[in-house]
Amino acid sequence: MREEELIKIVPSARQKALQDMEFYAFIHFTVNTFTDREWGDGTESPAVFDLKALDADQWARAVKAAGMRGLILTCKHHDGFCLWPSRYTDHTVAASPYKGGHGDVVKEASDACRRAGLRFGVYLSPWDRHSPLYGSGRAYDDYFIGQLTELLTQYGDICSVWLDGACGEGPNGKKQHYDWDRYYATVRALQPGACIHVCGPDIRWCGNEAGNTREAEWSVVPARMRDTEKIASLSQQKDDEAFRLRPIRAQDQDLGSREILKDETDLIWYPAEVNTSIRPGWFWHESENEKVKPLAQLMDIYEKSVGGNATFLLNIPPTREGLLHENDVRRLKEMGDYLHRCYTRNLALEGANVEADAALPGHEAACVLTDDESCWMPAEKTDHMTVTLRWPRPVRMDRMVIREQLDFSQRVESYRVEVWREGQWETAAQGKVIGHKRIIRLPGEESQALRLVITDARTVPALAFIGVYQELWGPRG
Ligand code: FUL
Repeated sequence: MREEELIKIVPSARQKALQDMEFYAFIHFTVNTFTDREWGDGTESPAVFDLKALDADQWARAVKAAGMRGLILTCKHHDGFCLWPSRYTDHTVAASPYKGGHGDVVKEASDACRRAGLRFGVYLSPWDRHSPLYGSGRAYDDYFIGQLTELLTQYGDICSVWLDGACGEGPNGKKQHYDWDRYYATVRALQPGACIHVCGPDIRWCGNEAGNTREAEWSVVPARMRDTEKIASLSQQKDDEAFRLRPIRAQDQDLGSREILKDETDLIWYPAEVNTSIRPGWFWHESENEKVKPLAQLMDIYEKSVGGNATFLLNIPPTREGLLHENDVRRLKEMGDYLHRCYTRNLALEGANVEADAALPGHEAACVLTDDESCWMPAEKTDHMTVTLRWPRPVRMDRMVIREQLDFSQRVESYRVEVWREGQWETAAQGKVIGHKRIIRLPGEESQALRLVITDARTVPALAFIGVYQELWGPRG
């Protein structure tokens, strides 16, 4: 497809809003928390959900402290147990001892999110091991739509509907042909601002659960990437640890360079989401309390996902006390502190002089200083479209953040960052994709100037923002 065609593919308002959330929480909670399993089989009695207390405000506080902007709750996992009192089944929290049958975990979580200023999303597993309707076709679809309707009408504004592709039925198990189009139409009608993730048209699963990221993650990809059968076939088929650790397959590394798209005729905006758990499992297990991922590993995933044109959905599982465990809470706080330390002091706003190649009218270089819709667009496409920042005296540069203005699509295909060292420009970093956000770790050296050279783009690039950051609290070490 030609460049002019490629750049016509742009995000919807709901996709933009979700991409702007950048970093948000996944909460896995159900009977599994009490049975010490990862996949329930649907035969669990609601009595095992022996929740004595729940403090969803504690979840929201911990999630906020990490710098996250939303939370997605497993309202129903594969075991079919509903965390809200659904009127379509008795396999719910209303049949559990919690609050004498008057509890509603979805309500408590969504209220806490609203109080904390977090967006709220729902995970509703299509695969349901409890419902006798599963596998019956239309009757199960009706059941699913009924539940979806409850979740989308009783709990306020919903940012996400997360439709998992996992199914462990195997070749001789029940086979349900989901009526996806009907599910999507229901979401669009009831919550037009909500994105449908994974088995859905808005947000693409990155293809692994290990927190592995692509070096070049594209948002404009072939429309067939949205094929739900394909997504399901790549999703989990049995409950195994190995699946949770599997990285992205080598042949899936490049999904959207111009070269890959050259013979494609049908393209979509389908940005990636990286999802992983803070622990080995998705649900809380006593035995994993000491296995919370190290801060460095989590920040590495953050910088490669949020800073690699994807969003980051990090799972933190509540305990049987209805709380996030103190080890997880501590780690979340450390993540938030890290983000604050690394991305608060923007040297570009401290007396930097900005210069760039001649711009299109209204798209001057100074636009990159403000993190808003305005953007720099060079008047002409070359193989060295450059923005230079200079300071009156040397400054220590630890990180750089670059963003494209996505209303103009994703255009940059390669760039390099150069630092002025002893009288000459030297390459400090290079890469392909910028997109929603690119984070670059710089060596933390002092210099008086830095420049971004865009060496290839789908017509002229549209750069929304450049930030150059110095860590707070003294030099790195
Ligand atoms: C998978 C599920 O099977 C896991 O239990 C978990 O919910 C993960 C996010 O998705 O497909």
